[in-house]
Amino acid sequence: MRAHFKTAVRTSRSPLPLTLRRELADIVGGSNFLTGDATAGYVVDWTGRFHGWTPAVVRPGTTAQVSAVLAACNAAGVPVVPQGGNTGLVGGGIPLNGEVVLSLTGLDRLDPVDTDAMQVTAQAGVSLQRVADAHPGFDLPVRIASRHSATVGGAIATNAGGLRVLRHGPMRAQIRGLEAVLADGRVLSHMAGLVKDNTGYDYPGLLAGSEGTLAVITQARIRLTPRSENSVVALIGVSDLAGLHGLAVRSVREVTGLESAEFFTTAGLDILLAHTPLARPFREPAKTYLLLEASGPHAMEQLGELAADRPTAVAETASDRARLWQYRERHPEAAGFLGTPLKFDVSVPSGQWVHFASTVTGVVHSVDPYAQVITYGHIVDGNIHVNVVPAADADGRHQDVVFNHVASLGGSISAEHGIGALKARWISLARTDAERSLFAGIRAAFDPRGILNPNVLPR
Ligand code: 2HG
Ligand code: ZN
Repeated sequence: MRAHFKTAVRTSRSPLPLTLRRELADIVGGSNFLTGDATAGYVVDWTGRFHGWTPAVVRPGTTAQVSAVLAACNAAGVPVVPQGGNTGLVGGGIPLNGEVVLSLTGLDRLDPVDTDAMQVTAQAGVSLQRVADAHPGFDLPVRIASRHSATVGGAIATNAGGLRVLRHGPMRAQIRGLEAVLADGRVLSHMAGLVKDNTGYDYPGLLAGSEGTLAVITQARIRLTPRSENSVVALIGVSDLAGLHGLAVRSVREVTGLESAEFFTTAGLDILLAHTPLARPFREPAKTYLLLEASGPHAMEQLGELAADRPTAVAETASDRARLWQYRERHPEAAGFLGTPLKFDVSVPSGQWVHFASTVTGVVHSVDPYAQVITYGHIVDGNIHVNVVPAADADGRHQDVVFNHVASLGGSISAEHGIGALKARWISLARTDAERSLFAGIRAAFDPRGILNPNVLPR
């Protein structure tokens, strides 16, 4: 595991075989075949935690080019790391061992919205924000903080979740059609956009969350939702984690148009207040904060009843809503102000949430007493983000204790970001031997030579 981190020392950097190099440059054109310094932005992740290297970045502009690139690499037995907006947090899009990077950002066509079907066809490299902005009457059901850079292909490959899963489900639930290219270059296409279609295996659903190991997604037909009207955001200060969780659970039952229920604590907020222009949301101090967004005619009244006499900031206009959302959406940046964070995206059953959220800092401190720990996340789906800025070596000790704690409570070591390279060593805490051998069989069926994203999800 340590070899994946930025302390890694690489000794041999073999170039591509000359014939493959020429072939790839011919397929995508010289200006889309990058080597040397031009690859710098493709070999390190957003957090700075994962550094790799690559003999070449290829940037196809069509599905036919993706197919030709994969066929050539497969024939030569050269591994490939598909990459979208490079916003992943588990090292899943980084060429950790000198793989060719297949950047999909050149596939950037967005079709007009099909307003009758409430669907849109987008190529893999289109950002989620572009899809959300495609039509004034419709919205993309999935909303994640990195939506301005994160791409359709990457969001499907990692089954992105985010801020509205409680209402609309993750990216997998939005797929109405998919086109993808197998490792040997064959194109799979099922793009009719049918809502009901029971004609065999749901491979688009399987590719969602496959982390680029089964095929390379080139375009998708995506479900849209009518844009919410009269949304209200309430940021409520709550004195402790038990009270916070109780209020969040109540909000699901009592706020009929609930879109989001998110939390953060004073630990992350204080860092944001010190390092960004954000001002304290209200004067009264609170240990924890619940951010709720709801739409519909009763939103204001129901949120008001829920907040009761707790300190609360309420926003009704788009700009005020965006201002309140910043307190939550900027949390992924908070730990980065202190150092290079380790990102955790675990989930636990509802009944264990308060126990986990109250104990995880102590669990991290048991192996690294001076580590800084921030928690925040998507409270009612059980998903907690734990961001750790280690003081001790990031040699796996933090993952060991956090993941074992999660597993002992019946939780998952990845609710959102995937296994990637960061968690590959701990997959047995999440999946049985029988499951992992099924996974290996599926992977071999899709990619018999094992060229696709070899560093993620253990084989
Ligand atoms: C979020 O919910 C993202 O903001 C990122 O999943 C979480 O940076 C993180 O740990
Ligand atoms: Zn998240």
